[in-house]
Amino acid sequence: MKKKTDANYHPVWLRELPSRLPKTLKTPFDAASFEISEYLRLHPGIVPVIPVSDETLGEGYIIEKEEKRTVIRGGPTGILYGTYAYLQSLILKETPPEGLQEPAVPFRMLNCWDNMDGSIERGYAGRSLWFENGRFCYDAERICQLGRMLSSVGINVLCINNVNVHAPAQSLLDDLLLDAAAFASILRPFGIRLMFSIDFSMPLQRGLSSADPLDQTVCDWWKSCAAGVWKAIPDLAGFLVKADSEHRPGPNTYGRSHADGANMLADAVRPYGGVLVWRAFVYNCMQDWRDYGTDRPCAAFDVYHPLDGQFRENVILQVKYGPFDFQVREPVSPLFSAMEKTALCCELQLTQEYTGHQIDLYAMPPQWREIFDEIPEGRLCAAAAVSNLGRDYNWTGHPFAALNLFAFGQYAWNPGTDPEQVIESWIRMTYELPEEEKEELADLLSDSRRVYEKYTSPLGLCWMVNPGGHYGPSPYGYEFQAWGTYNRADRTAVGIDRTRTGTGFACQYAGELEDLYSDPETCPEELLLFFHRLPYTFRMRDGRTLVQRIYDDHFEGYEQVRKMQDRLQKLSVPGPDREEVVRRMEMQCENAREWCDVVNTFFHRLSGMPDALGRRIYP
Ligand code: GCW
Repeated sequence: MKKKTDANYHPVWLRELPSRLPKTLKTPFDAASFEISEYLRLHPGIVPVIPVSDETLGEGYIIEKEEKRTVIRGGPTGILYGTYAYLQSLILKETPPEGLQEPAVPFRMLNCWDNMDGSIERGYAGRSLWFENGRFCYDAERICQLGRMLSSVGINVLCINNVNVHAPAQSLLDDLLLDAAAFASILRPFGIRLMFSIDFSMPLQRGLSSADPLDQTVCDWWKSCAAGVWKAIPDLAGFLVKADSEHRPGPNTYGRSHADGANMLADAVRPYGGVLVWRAFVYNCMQDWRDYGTDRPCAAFDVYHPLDGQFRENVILQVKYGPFDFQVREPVSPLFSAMEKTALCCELQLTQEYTGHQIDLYAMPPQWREIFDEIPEGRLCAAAAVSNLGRDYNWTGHPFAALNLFAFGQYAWNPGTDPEQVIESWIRMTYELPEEEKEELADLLSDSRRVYEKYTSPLGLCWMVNPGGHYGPSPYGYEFQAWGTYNRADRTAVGIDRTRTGTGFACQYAGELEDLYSDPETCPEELLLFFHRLPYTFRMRDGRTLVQRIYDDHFEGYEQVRKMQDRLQKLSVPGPDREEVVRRMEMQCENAREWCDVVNTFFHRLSGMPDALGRRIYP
């Protein structure tokens, strides 16, 4: 284990700011003033910077360059965003953004799947930064640094507990509330508001005989619960709910709809300006694999589309970006286009559950740009990401995984962010490297998702991971299980027909998009096996057979990882980061080799078709 020092806690991409923060900060204006004065102290000769508070600007800011000074004008939190934007422009030696800057969406949320025993569901960067042994347990200085790090990229809501609410996390709403309030006060100067994941059945655990959302005693219970919670934490952002999903309790138990459930809770939190974030991650997780009529990607649309227009104004429906579950390649969920009368949030996953556990290199910006480009402009009111943070010295396990957190903030602020640019900015803010090494690293990161995609499940097929842990290959691992995640590979063909003639999932997209996806000749090739069941002899657009394309991608993917390893070794990334990067790269090589051989062998054994280039496939 690395020795823990204050310097290690320092936000990775703010290396030019001082490592200590005073305990006296109360408001974002205080924080902004401190950051500016310290930066000026450490960098004498820079033109003076004056923060000016302007209530009317809210989260927005304007940076005005005058002859002998720079004025940062901003609202109550905008002042801090403007300050960080200005400091980042100084570090990057770029001109600061011009004119009024405002975030695209008001809620930019980090969802932490932290359990109160200190473990983190799908966490790959160490234990929880704030829970241990069933209670709050944290280093206040580090939480302060966390606030600074999140605020520097515009994140403004931190949901601190797992959406799978395990005891005693329910007590955040009562017995542990004052501790939560103390925790909230550390983050307040950074403009970050807390959110809690709640358990829909909590009234039952507190002595009521029901949790039925249409039962008046249940409504009253939640109202009085919310009153107590907001009394202790007046700026709490709201509650987040996973209901009727993967064995979580929910309104379906009482024959009620998700709108009934969400609205009841929304009414309870509304007097305090709270929002009720309801996750749209529902499907039958007890499916019989023999059942060909049920198709998991259809589920969220089937449940929520009929409810469009029925949710209260302070309900936000949080939709995972794809209809499955954070796979390397999925079409963007059809709910984003179809739910026109509901406030929507797009949920991303920074923690690399299906994308390499923060061992394999996987820079997300290129994927996010694709996703946001598919969502109609102005449709979202929130962006959420499952956190990749933990107690590791570098916060994110793989030092380069911090890029994804940094970039999430930028995308939530502006979904039109250029992926190359955000990668480059992160590198330049984080490491002092020779110019050509910065370019080399940017190149490696930019390509990393494409490479990962090549050596794992082919062409949008998804789910060939080892069940449970989700690292490494197992083509039939989920094939006979209850989770609705099948590839149905046999001797002649692979995939599921999701067009009108099949499960009908493609029909959830409007006209042109349905047509595009439904024809194998026009369907984007990287999604071909998401939408279609095709014979191994199917001709790809470049004339190769489908199976040959699978073989080629896998051999190439592995080869590219080996090249990445050579290239990474030559970089002069400093200190312990270098050891971590090199060590994880070795593991990624092993993983890529395993994926390549297992997937190729799987399809070779089934199809009996040889590799045109005669490479080694295990017979
Ligand atoms: O991908 C699945 C994960 C679960 C997770 C669930 C969800 C928090 O395997 O660990 O539970 O998604 O998003 O609710």
